[in-house]
Amino acid sequence: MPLQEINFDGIVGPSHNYAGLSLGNIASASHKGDPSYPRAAALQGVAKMRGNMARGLAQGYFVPLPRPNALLQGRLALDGTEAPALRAAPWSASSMWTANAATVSPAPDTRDGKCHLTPANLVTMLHRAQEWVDTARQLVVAFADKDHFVMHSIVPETFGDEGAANHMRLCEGHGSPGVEVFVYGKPGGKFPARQHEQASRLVARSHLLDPARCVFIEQNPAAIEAGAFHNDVVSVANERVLFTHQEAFADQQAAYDAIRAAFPALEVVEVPSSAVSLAEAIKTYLFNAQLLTLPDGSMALIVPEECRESSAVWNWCQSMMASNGPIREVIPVDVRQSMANGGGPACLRLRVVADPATVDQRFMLSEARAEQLEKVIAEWWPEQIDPADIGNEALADAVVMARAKLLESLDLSILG
Ligand code: SUG
Repeated sequence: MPLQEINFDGIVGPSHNYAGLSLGNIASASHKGDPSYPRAAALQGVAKMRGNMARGLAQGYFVPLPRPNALLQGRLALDGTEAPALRAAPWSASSMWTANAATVSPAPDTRDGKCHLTPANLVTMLHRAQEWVDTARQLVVAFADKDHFVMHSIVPETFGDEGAANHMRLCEGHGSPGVEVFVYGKPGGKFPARQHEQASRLVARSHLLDPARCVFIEQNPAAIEAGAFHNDVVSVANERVLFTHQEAFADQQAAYDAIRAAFPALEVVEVPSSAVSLAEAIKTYLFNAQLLTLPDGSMALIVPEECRESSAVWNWCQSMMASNGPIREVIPVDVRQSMANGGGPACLRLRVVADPATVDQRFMLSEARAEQLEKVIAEWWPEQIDPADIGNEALADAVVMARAKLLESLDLSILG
């Protein structure tokens, strides 16, 4: 079986809620205190996976992490007098955004011919910094085949690392050698720059990448300031194509030149600010899209429904499809529950180029598995969580039980 791109989506956990925990993430801040709908959220996620599977693409998933996180609750010395944000952190379902689970360098890019993974330390945000321990446990099970995968420890926590959300790969085909592009932010602005340059450089070294096939680019500070807390909010790459907003990088032309020097076949599809402003791009998450190569070799862009509701964005998509560019189709999907916390279609998946046969099959989606997921979610996921419910013991029991039922049905109770 040749190497393929496999998208591993995070199943939305039963504690999904809106606590406004992410400074610099406009959707998270503006939905703070809203009721959330974990069951609907998780079903929206499964529907997105089903859509991509029906398109003939390899689809996997990761299970939600244990919540509420008792270890973090203990470390925070919660006694009821704390700020609500502290109480909410151990409840966060943020591991659904698996683009932040790890950075992945596929086998054709590495000196030892294996696929390297580094779990992201996510140190900038308390509620996300708790993820890596359990994420790493899960990755070790999913990619246990040591002939094909190498698992690294996290980057030392002095350096913020947010994983694949700040990493792009350009290549002729997924199974050919790629050029890996690492995008970092410089601190000092109004919002945190979550991806540090030293973290990116460290990951590139430990993944045994050829320095001539690595590019390091600074994110535009104005984009971070406008709410692009990860680079994947303003650009996405697939094979030869870089689909990007005109204001994504600190020096846009220098970024294209540097990528082209390492990868001459680069095709840039740039959306000018005059057509879609940075603010509109961030509001609709046009770039937080899955840019996919379909089995017939054409490319489709899976965007959030919110893109169709913006006349500027939708007009631009129509004109792009009418032009003779590489992206032939734009397909909206409903992931509104995730979107309200700043997570679009691209945030919800981790791309791993591998032979699916080398992955633990308990993490691979099939028709039957999708039905199984829907059944467990429909039966056990809470329908609604109000902010005042966070900390409630009966809800905690329900969330723990829901996850246990899922693990049991997937034969993954080992992660319990
Ligand atoms: O880290 N939101 C996530 C969204 C992550 C999106 N991922 C990518 N762009 N790849 C974040 O800011 C909000 C949680 C809350 O407020 O309850 C949150 O964590």
